[in-house]
Amino acid sequence: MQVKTFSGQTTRSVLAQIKQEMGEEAVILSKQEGKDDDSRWCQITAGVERAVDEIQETETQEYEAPSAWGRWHEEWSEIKEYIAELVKPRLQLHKLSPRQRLALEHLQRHDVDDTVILRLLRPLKKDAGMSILSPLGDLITFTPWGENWASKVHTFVGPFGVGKTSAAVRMALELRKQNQSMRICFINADCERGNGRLLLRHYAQLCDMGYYEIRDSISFANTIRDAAKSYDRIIIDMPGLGLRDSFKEQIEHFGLHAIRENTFHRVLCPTQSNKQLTATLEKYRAIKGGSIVWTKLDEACTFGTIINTAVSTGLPVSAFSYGAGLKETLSPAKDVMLWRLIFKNQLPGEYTIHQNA
Ligand SMILES: Nc1nc2c(ncn2[C@@H]2O[C@H](COP(=O)(O)OP(=O)(O)OP(=O)(O)O)[C@@H](O)[C@H]2O)c(=O)[nH]1
Ligand SMILES: [Mg+2]
Repeated sequence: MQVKTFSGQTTRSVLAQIKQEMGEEAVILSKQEGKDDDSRWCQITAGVERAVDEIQETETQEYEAPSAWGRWHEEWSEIKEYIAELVKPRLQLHKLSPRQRLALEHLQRHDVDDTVILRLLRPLKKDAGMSILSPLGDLITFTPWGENWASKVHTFVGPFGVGKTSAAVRMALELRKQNQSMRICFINADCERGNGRLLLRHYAQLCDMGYYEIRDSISFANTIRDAAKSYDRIIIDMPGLGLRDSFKEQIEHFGLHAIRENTFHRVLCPTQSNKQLTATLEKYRAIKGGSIVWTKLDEACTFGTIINTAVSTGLPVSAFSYGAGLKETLSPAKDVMLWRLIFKNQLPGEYTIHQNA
C-alpha cells in the first residue's frame, strides 16, 4: 500500500488533494484536526493499493524462510562436518605439487572450511600445474560495487557496530565518483540512537546528498515516494539486529517488504568467527540476492571466513572496507584483492590494482 499524509485548512480541501493525487480508490487511514492561533488545520493520512510510478511496489514479499529451514540447515552443517572428518585421512595431499600443497595449507591456517578445501582439491589433483586461484575463483563471485548495481534502492543490514553506516556513506561516495551527476539520498532507519543519526545526516549534508529519516512504515512509504521522484539511488541505513530481534519484524515495522526494487547488502566483518557469521547470516537468510560487504579488514588477522561465506551463501562480494576514516578506505571488490589479502596479507589500499597479483 502506498501511504501519504496530506495537510490543509479544511477537511474538504485535504480530501480534494487526496482525490487529485491518489485517485478515487484512496482510503483514509487517519485524520487529525485542530486550531492554531486563529487558523484551523486538518491532516489526513490516506493509502492506496496500487504501484506508484517512480518506485514499483510489489506483492508483499515473504521475508521469512520456510518452516524448519533452520533445523534442516543445522543438520546439513553437521553432516558436512562428519563427511569432512571421514574424508580427511584420505585427502592424499602428497598428490599435489608442492606449490599447491603450500597454498592449501595456507588456506587451512586461515580457517577455510574443510568442505571448501575438499572442493578445491579435486581440480588441483587433476592438474599439478594449476594455480589454486583457478578453483578458488570458480567458487567465489565478485560483483564490484558501482553504477552497475542498477537497483534504485540499496539497503544495508548487519550487526550493530559492524560498519554499516560508514560503508553506506563510502559506497555512496564511490557512486558519486563513478558518476558525478548521480542524485543520491540516504534514508536513515536508525534514528532512535543519537550518534548514528547525527553522523549520517552530517555526511549527507557534507556530500550534498539527500537525507530522510524514517521511524515506521507510514513515514517510510511517504519518504520513498518523495525520494524516488528526486533521486537516482536511495541508500537505506538499517539498525542492527540484536540476539532476539527478528529481521522479518524489522522489515515489517519499516514497511520495506512493500517495495520490489530493493537490494540488500549484508555488512559483515571477518573478525567474527565462522559460527558467529553463520548465525548472523541466518537472521537474514530470507533475503534473496544482494551482496556481502566486508568491513574492518584492517582489524582482522585471518580471512578464511570471507571464502567460507562466499561459498556457503553463493552471494557476490561487492565491496571491501579497510580503515576507520572515510577516504581511501573502501574499494569495489575484485578477486585480486581477496587473493592479495589472503596470500600476501595486503589490504586493497596498499597497492594499485594494475600490478600483477
Ligand atoms: N578499522 C576500521 N574501522 C571501521 C571500518 N568501518 C567502520 N569502522 C569504524 O567502526 C565504528 C562503527 O562504524 P559504523 O559505521 O558506525 O557502524 P554501524 O554498523 O553503522 O554501527 P551502529 O549503527 O551503531 O550499529 C566507527 O568507529 C567506524 O569508524 C573499517 O573498515 N575499519
Ligand atoms: Mg550505523
